[in-house]
Amino acid sequence: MEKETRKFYERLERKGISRRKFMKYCTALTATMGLSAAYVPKVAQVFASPQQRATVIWLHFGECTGCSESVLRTIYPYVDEFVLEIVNLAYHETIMAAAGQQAEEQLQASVKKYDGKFICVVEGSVATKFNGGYGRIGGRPFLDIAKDVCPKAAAVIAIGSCACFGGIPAAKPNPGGYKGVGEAVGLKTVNLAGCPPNPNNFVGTVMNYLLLGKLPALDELGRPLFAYGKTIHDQCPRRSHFENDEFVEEFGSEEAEQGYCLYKLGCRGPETYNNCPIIKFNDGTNWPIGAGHPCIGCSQPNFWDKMTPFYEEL
Ligand code: FSX
Ligand code: SF4
Ligand code: F3S
Repeated sequence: MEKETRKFYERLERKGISRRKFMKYCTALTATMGLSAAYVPKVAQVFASPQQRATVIWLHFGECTGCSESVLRTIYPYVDEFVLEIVNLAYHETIMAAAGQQAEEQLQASVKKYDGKFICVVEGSVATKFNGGYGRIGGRPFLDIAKDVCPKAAAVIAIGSCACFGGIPAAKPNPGGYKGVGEAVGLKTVNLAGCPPNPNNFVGTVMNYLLLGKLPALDELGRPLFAYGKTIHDQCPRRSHFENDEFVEEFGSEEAEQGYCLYKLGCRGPETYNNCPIIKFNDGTNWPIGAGHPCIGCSQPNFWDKMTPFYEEL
């Protein structure tokens, strides 16, 4: 075993992650990416000794930082460890040490150093009206920063429904003219929708880039097909209850306890594309419908306007 690979496994062991657990994770990730099991050792190898780590400049605009939390603060620490194994985070306001003027300088320096080569991850939507009256960082309007940085990236990944489609900041009446970053800047982005998105879909997208040298295939809304190719409804474990007309009509009822279908409580699963039922959240612990709550359609464009009122039948 190569020295670097051996060191990687030693590092994992020190953090309490067994080799078995790591391989289990790689197997699940490979399946999530839609690749055959033959790729599992290759995926493991990219984590263990990446030929190149993807340099990431991570921008924050109008959002709640739930997306960063989802990626970097999972209660099971090893997913964030893996993210940092394959990603060289050159700039990320939430977790970097620099602040104020120093942070601004770091952004400029990173963009210059990695010009044309970095992946720009954008979290949050961009205020487009009133010359930054609804969103500035260090005195600069969100829109100026986005227009300056995004076109210099090799690829732009919009993480979370705010960055993809505007999300909550763009909900009616949207006085600041918030938009998803692709629309605001006028470029094509990879859209990892969800509020928050699933961290494994982010890792899968970066892994695809490092392993196969390209971004994953996308749907017409810019979402990777491996993750957003099917509706929640088509993958839902409660589907047989839907087909049998077995519905929950009230939270806390006997039907709810039986795990019946949540359609009548407003479930948006039939029109929402995501892989939550398969990969779930928090190390596969659970997901909204698994916990007895209808899907609110968080990975669809303008879900805050289109999917509300959430608890009314479609
Ligand atoms: Fe938006 Fe992300 Fe929802 Fe929050 O930052 S997609 S509000 S989970 O956190 O942007
Ligand atoms: Fe479909 Fe929602 Fe019912 Fe699941 S709970 S079967 S997604 S309507
Ligand atoms: Fe969002 Fe529905 Fe999944 S609300 S997290 S797309 S189950």
